Amino acid sequence: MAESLEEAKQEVRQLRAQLDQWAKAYYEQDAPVVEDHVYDEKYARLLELEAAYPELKSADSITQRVGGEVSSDLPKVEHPVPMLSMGDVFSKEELAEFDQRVQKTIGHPVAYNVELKIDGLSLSLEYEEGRLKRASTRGNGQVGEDVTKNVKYIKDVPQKLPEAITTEVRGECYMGKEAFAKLNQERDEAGESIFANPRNAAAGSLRQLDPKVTKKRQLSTFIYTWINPPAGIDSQHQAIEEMAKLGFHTNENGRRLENLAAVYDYIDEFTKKRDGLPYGIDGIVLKVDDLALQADLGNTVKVPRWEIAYKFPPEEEETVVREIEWTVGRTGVVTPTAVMDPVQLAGTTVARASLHNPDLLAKLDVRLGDTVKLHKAGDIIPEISEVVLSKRPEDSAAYEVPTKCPSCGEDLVHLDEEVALRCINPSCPAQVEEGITHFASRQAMNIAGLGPKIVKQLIDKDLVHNVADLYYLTADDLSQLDHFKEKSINNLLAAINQSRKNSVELVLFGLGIDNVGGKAAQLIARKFKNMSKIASASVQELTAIDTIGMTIAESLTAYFQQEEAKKLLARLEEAGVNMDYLGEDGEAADNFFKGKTVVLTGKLAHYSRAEFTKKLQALGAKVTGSVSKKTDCLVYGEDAGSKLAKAEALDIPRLTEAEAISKIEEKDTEK
Ligand code: 3BA
Repeated sequence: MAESLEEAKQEVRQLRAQLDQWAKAYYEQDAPVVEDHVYDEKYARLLELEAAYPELKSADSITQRVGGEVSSDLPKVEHPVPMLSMGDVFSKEELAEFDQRVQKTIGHPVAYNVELKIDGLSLSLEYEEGRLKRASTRGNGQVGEDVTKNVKYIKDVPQKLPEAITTEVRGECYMGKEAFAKLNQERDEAGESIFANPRNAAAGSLRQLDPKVTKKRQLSTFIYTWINPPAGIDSQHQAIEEMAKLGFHTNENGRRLENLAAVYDYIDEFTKKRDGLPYGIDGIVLKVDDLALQADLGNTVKVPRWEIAYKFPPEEEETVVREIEWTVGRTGVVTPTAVMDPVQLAGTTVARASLHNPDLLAKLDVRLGDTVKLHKAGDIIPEISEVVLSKRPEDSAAYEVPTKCPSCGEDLVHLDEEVALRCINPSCPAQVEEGITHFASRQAMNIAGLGPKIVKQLIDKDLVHNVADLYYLTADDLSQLDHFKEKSINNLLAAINQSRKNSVELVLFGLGIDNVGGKAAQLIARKFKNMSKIASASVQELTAIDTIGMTIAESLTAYFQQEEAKKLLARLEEAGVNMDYLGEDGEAADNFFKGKTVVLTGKLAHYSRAEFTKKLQALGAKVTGSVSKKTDCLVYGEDAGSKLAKAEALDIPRLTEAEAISKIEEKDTEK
C-alpha cells in the first residue's frame, strides 16, 4: 500500500459512500445494484485501508456497523442475543491464516464443522413451551423485523415441537432454484421486475407486510444455530443433528472435518456439485466444532472468532467474439447479440450474450475477434463485463453499427432520444413474425402449437401476412408445413378456432400495440367493453382509467388511426373473432376503502403519494386533500402534523401507512 495518508483518506471516504449506497439497496430494497463480488472486493479494500491507517477508523464506517439498517414497515423485534455476521475470505490462503489464528489461541489443531453457505437471509425462530412464538429477520443484528405471520407459510418450519421447550434457533431462509426460476418467469410474463438472485427473491418474499404474498412463494429453511442447546450437546455437529430430530430442516451436506486438507477437498467437491444442488450456495462456512472451544475463542463486536466463510470466486470465463447479430423485435427495436466461441460458465454452455443496444456496444467497444470476459448476472443471464484489451488483434477495427434493417433492408432510425435502434417498416418480415408469435402466445390468444418455428414457415410459404390471416388458414394450407400430418393439422386448426372465443382484452394485447401490456389491455377492455368503443376512445377517456397514462393512451389512439389497423380489425371480426369483453364488471369488489373519503398525510415510505392515491381510487375510495367531518379515514406516514392532530380531534379513524397497505393487499389477494 504505497499511497499517502491523504490519498488513503480520499479513497476511504469514497469507498464508504459507495458501500453505504450499495448496502442500502441490498438490505433495504432487496435490489442490489452491483454483484456480490464487486461489493465484497470494495469492502475488503476498505478493511485493508482501515487496518493500515487506524487513524481513519470511524464509528460510522460500514465496517463498524453490524449490518443493514432496519427500515421496513414491518414491526421491529429486538434480538435477545445479537445476531452477528460472518467474517469472510476469498482464498484458501486466507483460510489457512484463519486456521493458524485459531490454533494459536487454542494451542492445538481443532476440528471444524463445515457447512454450505446458503444464498438466503438469516432467520431467527423463538419457541415458547414448544410453540413457535416469534420469527424475525436479522435486520441490523440488534433489531430485526417481525415476520412471524409470514413464517407460518414456510412449510418446513415446525409450528410445534415434539417437546415443550423454550428455545431459539437460527438459520437461513432461502428460495430453491426451481421456485426462483418459476417466480421470475411469472414476474417477467406479468411485466414485473425480476429478482436478481435467490437471496433477493427470498428476502422480497419473506419481508412482506402481507403474509398472503409469502404464502404464494415457495420458501424453505436450513437451520444451523441453536442459541441455548440443552446440556449434553457440546458440538456444532451434534447441535445440528439434535435440531433435525426436533423437526427442523437442516442441511445434509454439513461435515465434521479434522484438518484443512479435508476442508480444501470439501471446497473442491462442492465447487463441482454446486450447480447440481437444488438451492443456491455462494461459499462454505467453517465453524470450530467444539462449543467449549467456541466460547474460548469468543466474539469480536461484529463476528465470532470461531467461524469464517469462504466465498467462491465469481465465475468468469474468457472467450472470443465472432459475430454480432442484430435481431428485430415485434416493435421494430433492433438488438445486438454477441455470438462467441462456446464456453462452460456456471453450469451451462454459453455462446451468446445480449449487448442490449448500440450504446452499450459502443461503451464496451466490443469488436469482432476481441477476447471478452463473460460472467452471469444474478447467476443466470450471460453478460460481457469487459474486453481484454491485451488480447485484441492488431488489425481490429471499431465495430460499425448497421444502418439498414437486417430483415427488410429499410433504413434504421433512432426515434427521439431513444437509445434503441428501430426499423419502422410495418411490413418488415421479422416484425411480422414476432408480432404473430406474440399474438399466438400463451399470455395473448393462447393458440397452442403456434410457436416461432411454425410462424416462420407460415410467413416464408406466404400463407400468412398478418394475424387475421391465421383465421383463414385451411387444412390444405397447413399440409405444406414440415411434418404436418392430419393430426397436427387438426390440432392447430382447433386451437386457432378455439381462440375465436377469447375475451377482447386478449385480442387487444395480442395486437402488440406499443406500451400496451396485458394489464393495461385488461383495464381498457373492462372499461370500454368492446373493440369498436376501444378503437374510438379518446386520449382523455383512456387516461381517465387509473394507471393508464399518456404514453399508453397515445400509443393506442395512434394505432387505431392507421388504415392498416382498421382493415386488420375488420378482417378479424369477419373471421368470427370475438370483439367483446367477457369478464366480470369493472366495479371494485367489496373492500375496506370502497366508498370512503380518505386523506393522506405525512411522509409515505412505500409508495409515492400519486401511486398510493391511484391504489385507493382503484378500490373505490375518494382521496381528498384536507381533513373535515366528511373524511372517513386518515392514512398517515412519518412526521405527520396538523392533519393527524385534526383527525384525532374529530375522532376520525386513523391508519398508519403499513396498516393501510395491509388493508389494500387484503383486497388484492381476495379477488
Ligand atoms: N452459518 C450463515 N452466521 C452461519 C452463527 C454464525 C453464522 C451466518 C451463517 C454467526 C449460511 C450471519 C447471520 C447470522 C445466524 C447470525 C451458515 C450460514 N453461521 N451455514 C456463525 O448457510 N448462509 N450468517 N445468522 N446468526
